[in-house]
Amino acid sequence: MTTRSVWSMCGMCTVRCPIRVETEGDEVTWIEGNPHLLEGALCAKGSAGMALLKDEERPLSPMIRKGGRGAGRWERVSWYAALDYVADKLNAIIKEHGPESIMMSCRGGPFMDLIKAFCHAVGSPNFSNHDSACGRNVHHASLSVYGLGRKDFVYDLKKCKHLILFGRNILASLRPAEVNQVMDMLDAGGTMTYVDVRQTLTGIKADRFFLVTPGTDYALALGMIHEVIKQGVYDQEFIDRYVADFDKLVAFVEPYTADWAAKECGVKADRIKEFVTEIGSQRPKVVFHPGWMLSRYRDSFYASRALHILNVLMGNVEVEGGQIFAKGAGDCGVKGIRSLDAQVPKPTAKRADGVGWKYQHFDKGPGLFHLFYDAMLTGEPYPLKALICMRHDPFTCFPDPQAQKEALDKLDLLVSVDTHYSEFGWYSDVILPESTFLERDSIIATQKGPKPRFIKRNKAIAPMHDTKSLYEIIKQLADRLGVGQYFPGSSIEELWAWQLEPTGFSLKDFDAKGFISLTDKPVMFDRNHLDGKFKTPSGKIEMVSGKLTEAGLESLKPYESPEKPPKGHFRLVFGRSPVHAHSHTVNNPLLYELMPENTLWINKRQAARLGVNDGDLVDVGVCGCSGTIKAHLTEFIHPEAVYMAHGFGRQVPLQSRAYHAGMADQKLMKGMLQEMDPAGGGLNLCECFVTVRRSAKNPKRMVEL
Ligand SMILES: Nc1nc2c(c(=O)[nH]1)N[C@H]1C(S)=C(S)[C@@H](COP(=O)(O)OP(=O)(O)OC[C@H]3O[C@@H](n4cnc5c(=O)[nH]c(N)nc54)[C@H](O)[C@@H]3O)O[C@H]1N2
Ligand SMILES: Nc1nc2c(c(=O)[nH]1)N[C@H]1C(S)=C(S)[C@@H](COP(=O)(O)OP(=O)(O)OC[C@H]3O[C@@H](n4cnc5c(=O)[nH]c(N)nc54)[C@H](O)[C@@H]3O)O[C@H]1N2
Ligand code: SF4
Ligand SMILES: [Mo]
Repeated sequence: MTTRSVWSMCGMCTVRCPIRVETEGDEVTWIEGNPHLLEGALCAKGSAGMALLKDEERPLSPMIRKGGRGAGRWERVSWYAALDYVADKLNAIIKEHGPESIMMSCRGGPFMDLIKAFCHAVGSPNFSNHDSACGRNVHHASLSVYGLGRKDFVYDLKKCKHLILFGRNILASLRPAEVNQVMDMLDAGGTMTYVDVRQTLTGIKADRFFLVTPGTDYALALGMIHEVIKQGVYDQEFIDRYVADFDKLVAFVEPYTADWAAKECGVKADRIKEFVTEIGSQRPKVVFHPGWMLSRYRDSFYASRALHILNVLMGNVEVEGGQIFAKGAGDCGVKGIRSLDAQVPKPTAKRADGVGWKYQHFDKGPGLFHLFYDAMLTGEPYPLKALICMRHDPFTCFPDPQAQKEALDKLDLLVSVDTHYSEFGWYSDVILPESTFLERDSIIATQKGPKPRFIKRNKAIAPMHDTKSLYEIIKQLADRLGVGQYFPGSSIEELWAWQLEPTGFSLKDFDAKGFISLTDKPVMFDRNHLDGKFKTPSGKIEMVSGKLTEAGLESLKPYESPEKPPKGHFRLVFGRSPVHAHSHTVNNPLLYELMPENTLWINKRQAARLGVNDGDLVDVGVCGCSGTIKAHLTEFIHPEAVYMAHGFGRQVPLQSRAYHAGMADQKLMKGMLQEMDPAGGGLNLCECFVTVRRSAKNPKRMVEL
C-alpha cells in the first residue's frame, strides 16, 4: 500500500493548526503539527481526528425532518433531494419576504470568505457568527483604543519578559503555537502572572497567581494603571507621540489606588505595588493579554479596555516581546488573494440585528447574533424566515436554548451544515453533513502576522460516507439559487487558481511546506513612524473613544462593584477543558475517554457547609431549571463562585457517549439571551447565580440510608 504525506489544516477546533497527515490507501495513519510551524506539536483534540473519521455517531448522509422540530424523526435523503428541498424553500422565502429574511451564521475563522460571499450573493446582509458569546468585548475594546480589531495585533509571547493573563487560561484554552511560545518564554527566564477566580493549568505554571473576587478584573486593572502612573513607570515618549487624552486617563484613575483595588478584588495592595515596580523594569517587553473569551461580566469590555491601556502605558506596540501589528500580503509587497465576497454587490437592506444603524459603535462585520432573536419574535425591522448555521450551534453557544427555540419557531426553515449532530441541528429541518476536515478541501486563506502566509486545507482521504465539503454544498446551492456566477470555476482546484492569480504564486508553491510564506523575516513597522496606523477617528490611540462618545457611552467608566450572589447562591463561571473543543468533541470516542463528563468545582469550605463531599452528586439550579452533576471540591476556587467546563449535558440521543453526560452551563442561563454589555456587545454570561444542594439522587446517601 502506498504511503502519502498530505499538508492540511486541523479542524477539531477553530484554531485550525497546520498539520501533516500520513495515509495508507484510504486510511489515515498519522497526524502531526506541521513541522515547519509547530515542530510537530498537536493538542489532544487534534490527535483524536482519526477517531472522528471512524465515528459513525455523526450524520452520514443528508437528512430531512419528518416529525415535529426536535422530535428526532428523520428521513435520510440524497444530496439532490436535500439541496433541492433547501433551495426550493429559500426561493419561496425570497419571493415572499425578500432575500434579507434569510440569515446565515458560521463559526468564523480563515475560510469565512466563502460563506460571507454566499450570504451576500443571495442578497442578505444578515451574516453572523458566535462572537457575541466569545471575543466581541475584546474586539470592540481594541477598536475603541486603537481603531484596530482583536486580530490586528499578535503578541510576541516567546520574547516577552513578563506575560500577564487575566482569565486567559493560555495553556488549557489553548493554541499549540502559543503554548510553545509561552513554554519557550518561561524556559528563557520570562515571568508570568495569572489572574483567575480559580487555579488552572496556566496558574500553576505562573510565578504569581492572583485569586480575585469574580467580576473584579476591572478594579484590579484600574489599580494597576493608577500605580503605573504613580510610580512613573510608563513610556512617556510613546504616549506623547501617539496617545490622545492621556491627561484625562490620569485624572480618571486618581481615586483608584492599589489600596482601593485591594478591597474590591481581594489582591493585597503591596502585591499590586510590587508587581507594578517589577513590570516597570521589564517594559516594553511586557504583555497584558487583553483576553479572548470575555463575554462574561457587565464590565468585561471596560476590563479589556483597561488591559489594552496598560499595554499602551508599557509602550509595547511594535517592539520585540510586545504586541506587533499583524501584517498582510500588502505589507510584504505581495498582492493579496482574490476575495469571493469582494466580487459580490453588497446587499442594500439594513441588518436585522440593528448593527451598523441602530448600534453604530459596533463593528458591522458579523454583527451580534443574539440580537436577531428579537427580530425573529417581533418581525422588526422585517421578518426573518430562514436560518442556515454552518459550523455553529446556537443552542450551545448562546444562553437559554428554550427561549431561542421560541423565537426560531417563527422561522420557516432551519438548516444545519455540520460534521456532527449539533443541538441546533437536532431541532432543525434539514441536516447537511459536511465531510470532516480530513476528508475535505477548503479555499485558500491568508494568515496574518509578522510573517504572513497563504494557507489551504487539502483532503487527506476521500469522504468515507455520503458527505460533502462546504465548498461543494455552497456551490451547488448557489447554482440552484441562480447566483452560481459568484463562485468561479467548476472545481475547488479552479477556484484555488482563481484566488491565487493576482499573487504571482502557483498551487505548486504550497507543495514544499503546505503553506506559502510571504516573507523570510518578520515584517516590522518603524516604531517612530506609526502615524496613520491607528484607525481611530483621531488617528491616535484614544483614551476617550470618539465613537463611544458619539454613541452616548463612557470611555473611562467609573467602576461599579459586581453584584454579590444572593443568599444561598453562587456565581456560575465556566471555561474550557484542554481535551475538548466546546461541545462537539464530547462524543469523540477518544476524547470522551479522557474526560467523559464535567464536574462542579466548589470551594471546600462552602461544600462542608452544604454537607457535600468530593464526588457527591449535587443539584445545580436556577429559576425552576436544574441539573445534577458530580461535585469537585477544591480550595482553589473563590468561595463566591462555582465552576463547570462548558460543552457537556448534550441531548442528542444518537450520540450515545455524550448523551446527558455532565451538565450544560448555558441551560442554566435562563432569561439571559439579551443580557448584553451595551458598550462591548458581549453577553454577560457570568452574571448568573445558581443554588447548589446535595442531590436526592445521591448514590452515596442512598447507601447511608
Ligand atoms: N482546549 C480548548 N482550547 C480552546 C477552546 C476549546 O474549546 N478547547 N476554545 C477556544 C476559544 S473559542 C476560546 S474563546 C478560548 C477561550 O480562552 P480563555 O478566555 O482563556 O478561556 P476560558 O477557559 O473560557 O476561561 C478562562 C478562565 O476565566 C476564568 N474566570 C471566570 N471569571 C473570572 C473573573 O472574574 N476574573 C478572571 N480573571 N477570571 C475569571 C475561569 O475560571 C476560566 O478559568 O479558548 C480557545 N481554546
Ligand atoms: N455558556 C457558555 N456559552 C458559551 C461559552 C461558554 O463557555 N459557556 N463559550 C463561548 C465561546 S468562547 C464560543 S467560541 C462559542 C462556541 O460556539 P459555537 O461556535 O457554536 O461552537 P463550536 O463548538 O466551536 O462549534 C459549533 C458546531 O460546529 C460543528 N463543527 C465542528 N467541526 C466542524 C466542521 O469541520 N464543519 C462543520 N460544518 N461543522 C463543524 C460542531 O459539531 C458544532 O455543532 O460558544 C460560546 N458560548
Ligand atoms: S488546537 Fe488542537 S484541535 Fe485545535 S486546530 Fe490545533 S491541533 Fe487541532
Ligand atoms: Mo470562543
